[in-house]
Amino acid sequence: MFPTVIRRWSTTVTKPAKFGQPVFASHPHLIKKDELTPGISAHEYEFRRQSLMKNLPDNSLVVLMGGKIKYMSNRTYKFRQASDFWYLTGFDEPDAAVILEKTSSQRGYKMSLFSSGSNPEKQKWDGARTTFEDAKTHFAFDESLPFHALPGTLRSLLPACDNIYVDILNPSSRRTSPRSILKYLSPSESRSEYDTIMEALSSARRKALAPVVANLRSIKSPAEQAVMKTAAALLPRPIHLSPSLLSNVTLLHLQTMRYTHPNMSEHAIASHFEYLCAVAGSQRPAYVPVVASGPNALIIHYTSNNQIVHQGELVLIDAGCEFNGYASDITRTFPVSGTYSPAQRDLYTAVLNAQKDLIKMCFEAAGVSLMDLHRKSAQLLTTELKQISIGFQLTQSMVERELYPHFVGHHIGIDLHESNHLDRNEVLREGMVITVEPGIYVPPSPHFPKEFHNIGIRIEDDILIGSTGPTILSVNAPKEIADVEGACQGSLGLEPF
Ligand SMILES: [Mn+2]
Repeated sequence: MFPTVIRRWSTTVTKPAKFGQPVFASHPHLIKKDELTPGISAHEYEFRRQSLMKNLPDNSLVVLMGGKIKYMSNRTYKFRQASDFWYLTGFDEPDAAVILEKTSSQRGYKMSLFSSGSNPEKQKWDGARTTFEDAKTHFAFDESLPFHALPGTLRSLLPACDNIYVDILNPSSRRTSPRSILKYLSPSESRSEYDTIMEALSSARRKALAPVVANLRSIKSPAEQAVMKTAAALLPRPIHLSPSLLSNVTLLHLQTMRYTHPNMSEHAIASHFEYLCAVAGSQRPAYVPVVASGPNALIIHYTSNNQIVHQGELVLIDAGCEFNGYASDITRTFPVSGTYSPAQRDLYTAVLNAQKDLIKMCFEAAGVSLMDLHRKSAQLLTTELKQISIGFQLTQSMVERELYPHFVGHHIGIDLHESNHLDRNEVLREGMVITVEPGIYVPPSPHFPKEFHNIGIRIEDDILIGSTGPTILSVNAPKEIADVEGACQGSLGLEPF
């Protein structure tokens, strides 16, 4: 079932790797020569930083904190870099910080990295970390210093800056607190060093960095669009896989529909999808999948995924992957038995029609915002429901109150829910990527016909906003009734994989 690797890289690759992340020399199957991270060139990272620094006033300083390792059962959990840090540097090691100083040089800034550097003893246990010297040449840092040099550097630079852009979010409270940066600093710093840093960070000169970076991140470059297309289509680069396997993994949601049968656990379905994604080259799931059978679909963020799916029920699967740093977020609702019941079919058709009409509005020239789309979604769902037997008496406010409790969609990119700093009232622009995910969830209330009780349906696609039309990135996942039923029944010619 697993393909043998087709191209022979082994004669030229460096193994074990010498960097703390994939580079061309060690991972030519993942990364091209001019790329810093898969699909994104070093040139593009430079462009991102220059775009950021150009927008900041003179005498500005940016402090970027990288992600920290998390632990579970006293072992390190698979590391994921902090999103903005990754977006601006491509440097994928934990316990790192970067200072960007705006200058009048041609580049427009000076960039210093603070990282753990290479340690031969630690390397025996954890593998390579990028050396200070390699960090400079490979990632274009002007300075590369040990992490413990960060407080001293901050102390010497901060007092003279007019603007300090930094995010010091306290994750537990989701509130910004200068004190939360202390956890990044070595406990050996002197009191006066702390005080100088704290004073600067507590002053009005401190500005939030996240909203500035969010603006840059909201418009996806052609390279980002290509990576996101792959993340949503779940189509890996062909170099991993033989052509026959490749044709099987382009449609992982379809494969998961085919795999599902009555009396199976929701857990098996979730695992199957995650397995398919991992084999296809995804680094991690983009979020804990929702695999909700029958009435469980009424719980919007159902992630227990531990009940048995029964004949006659629908399965709502909300699952996506993270691929080369970008997320996909896709929801499908399919019949376990392979055929929708009349009530399921009516409700599904209502949601599908609304979703398709909403997607048609996703382009810049349409001049709509996410908020406009949401209002339109409630209106469209109401119109659709009034045409089937659930909805003779329905009003839009009843739909919003009782049947459709969530928002129509969100920006997506490096983060599943891309930046909270983007305004839902802002008109959608070319290059943005959003989800469109209307849904209907019918509670077992006497004022709804019984045949609709406990049916929950959501259909979600990832949409690239174009200038005059939308591109559906997740187009491979079936959603027309004939296609979904065909996928479930295996009549599309696919065997369970
Ligand atoms: Mn979503």
